[in-house]
Amino acid sequence: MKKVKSFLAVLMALIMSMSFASVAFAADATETDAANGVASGADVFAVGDTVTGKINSAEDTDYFSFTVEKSGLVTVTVEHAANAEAVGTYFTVEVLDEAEKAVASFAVAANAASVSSPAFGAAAGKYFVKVTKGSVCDTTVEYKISAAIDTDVLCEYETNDTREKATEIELSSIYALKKYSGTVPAAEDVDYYKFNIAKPGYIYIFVENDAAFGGNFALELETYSEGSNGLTEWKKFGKFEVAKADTTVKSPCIGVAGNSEYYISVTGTEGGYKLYVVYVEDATSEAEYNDTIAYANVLPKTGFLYSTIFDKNDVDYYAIEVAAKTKYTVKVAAEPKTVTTDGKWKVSVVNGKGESVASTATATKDKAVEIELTGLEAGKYYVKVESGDVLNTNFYTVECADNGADTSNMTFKELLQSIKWKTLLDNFAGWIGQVNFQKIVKDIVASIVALISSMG
Ligand SMILES: [Ca+2]
Ligand SMILES: [Ca+2]
Ligand SMILES: [Ca+2]
Ligand SMILES: [Ca+2]
Repeated sequence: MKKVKSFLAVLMALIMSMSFASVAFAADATETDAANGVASGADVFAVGDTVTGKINSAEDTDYFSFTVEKSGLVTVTVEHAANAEAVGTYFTVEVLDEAEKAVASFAVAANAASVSSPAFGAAAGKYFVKVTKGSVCDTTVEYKISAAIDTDVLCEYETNDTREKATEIELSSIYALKKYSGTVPAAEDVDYYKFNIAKPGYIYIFVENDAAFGGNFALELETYSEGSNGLTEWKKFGKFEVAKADTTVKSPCIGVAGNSEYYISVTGTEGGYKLYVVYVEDATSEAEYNDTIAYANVLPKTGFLYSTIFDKNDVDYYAIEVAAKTKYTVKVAAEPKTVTTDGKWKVSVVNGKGESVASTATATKDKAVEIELTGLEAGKYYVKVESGDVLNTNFYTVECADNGADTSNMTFKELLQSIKWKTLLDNFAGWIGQVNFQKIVKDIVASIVALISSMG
């Protein structure tokens, strides 16, 4: 019995010393410089621990690796003894995923004691930290690397460089913002996001530039759109940019179709950002993509649509159904609540071949456009709105009102038939007693005689 007990005690002591040793090793590791010049020889460290290294020559490259157990937002930090007098950077740091694709990158200034990467989304798996010299090579300066993870935030997940691998995002309401963190490393990166729209409405896209690692970003909008030509195609329909100096950029409003999928791609220079999409359900918005006749939105018979010219390349087509011998008025106006600066909206009405069927006009901030449609054969026509020489990305409204019988191409018989005799006679009866009835009858008879003799 005593023997067993003492054996267990020894075993316990051994286990204790081993676990202490492994903790001490992980928490205070030092690189194995001879082997860690390639990813396969990377020195391993755990999230929450640190590893120490040194750039031993201008050609030295040091690889380290850590494992993310559960996806989250990762920050890699490099610390060193800051040299207040020094200028330039001591270290260039890249974080790579298992396929050795860069997911974040940053440089460590010589006079900064601690520099962190922009936070980047990391799916579970292995990651590498690659350190090379900065603009200055000081072989005496040690650096210490650590990684931290926050598993309770929304972020992109690499690789999301194609539409097929887009990071799916939840829509925000103005009361609950769902902000997704993304990064663009120095190496080429495209970040695709996708979201579903169940019911028609409009969205705004917001981008917050990282306060420490702001970049220049370009965003492009894309959707899988169904046209009247029987084709369902990928369509790009808008672009906007975020400059390094910007803190938050809000896109112009975008009308979106129900039961559809939209995509945003982000490219740019090295930096971090947060992206969110605010959605509002609304049945009176245009629905992009509507840039060609085949993808025209249908204009409602009454009321109007709210729309925007998103950028100078945006074109908005609206289909209208013209009935035989009926007049219409197409109206396009800057929405006075949102349009307070200059802007021009070029408006035309075209047939199915894109040929103009009425005079083209330009609406401005202060002057709406009204185009009368008369003498058209029955069929489908299209109102086309595009930017004039001054782009304004605020709202315009577009409508097409039925203005009753079109008499421009009618025969005399058709003209007589089109008159609403009952209304005319009722009004006429009301006038009797107030006016010189005999004179009116005489004038009417004279007019009819003149009209008939003019017809030969
Ligand atoms: Ca990215
Ligand atoms: Ca990406
Ligand atoms: Ca538009
Ligand atoms: Ca459009």
